[in-house]
Amino acid sequence: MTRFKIRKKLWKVATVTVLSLATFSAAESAQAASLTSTSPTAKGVLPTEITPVGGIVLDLIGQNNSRVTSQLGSNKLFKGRFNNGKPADYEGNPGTIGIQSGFTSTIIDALGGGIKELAVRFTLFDGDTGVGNFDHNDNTLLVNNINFGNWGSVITQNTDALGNEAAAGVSGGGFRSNTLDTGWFHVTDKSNLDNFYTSLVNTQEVVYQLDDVDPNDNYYDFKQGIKSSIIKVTQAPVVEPSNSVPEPLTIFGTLTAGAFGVALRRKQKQQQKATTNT
Ligand SMILES: [Ca+2]
Ligand SMILES: [Ca+2]
Ligand SMILES: [Ca+2]
Ligand SMILES: [Ca+2]
Repeated sequence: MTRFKIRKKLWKVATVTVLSLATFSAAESAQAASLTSTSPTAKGVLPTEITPVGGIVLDLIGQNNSRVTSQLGSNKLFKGRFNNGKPADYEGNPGTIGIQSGFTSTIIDALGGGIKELAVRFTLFDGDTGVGNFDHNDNTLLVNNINFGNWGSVITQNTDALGNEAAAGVSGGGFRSNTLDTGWFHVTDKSNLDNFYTSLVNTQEVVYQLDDVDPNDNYYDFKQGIKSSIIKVTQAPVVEPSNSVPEPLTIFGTLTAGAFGVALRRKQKQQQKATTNT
């Protein structure tokens, strides 16, 4: 076999292997990437500490591309109508859904002086903001008193109590009547992000509120439908290490490609030796 033929053959094997690894990797990530556990921010898939559904998840991407995530447990959130519910001091319009504390100056400093992009995830049974529901386009999310968007525009996923996809599938917008839905508010508007960052610096907390055009008609229970084993899961704001470790498959792919390179060089050397000997 000529040197050229050997090289060609080895490259063919290497290419096929790398391609099949890439395909396998893509299939794997598509399977794991459900709407609830993948944030719409550039950082995507949530840290494993965060439950697939439940509570309020905040995903912040700093100006320096660092990531800060937090989860406020379902058991800490409002239940009832906003003129008659618990905790009573959360009542009103806007009504308070929950308050995330723990944004220390160390955490805020990790964002590099500002926020580039953020997302907030809610899970709610019977939100009544789906298309045709009585509060469709009537409810607004306020975070630290800043408008983060319309509940009726959020694309949501129906799941079971642990976050497995369920029969009602994905909504065309809104948290539907008699349905356990989870969805993301995605904020990219610069002035909203700047105002939110300033509020975070000033208050060190995040106040999630709901403003209703026609208040007190909607009953909310942010615990309903969530499995008891995950209802209390709370995570204070944490900074994700910026030098994140590559995925095992990427390492494997690199090693495999490296091994082929070594094999190719060895084969070439042997070939050279053989040529010299004869
Ligand atoms: Ca209404
Ligand atoms: Ca309803
Ligand atoms: Ca209403
Ligand atoms: Ca309701």
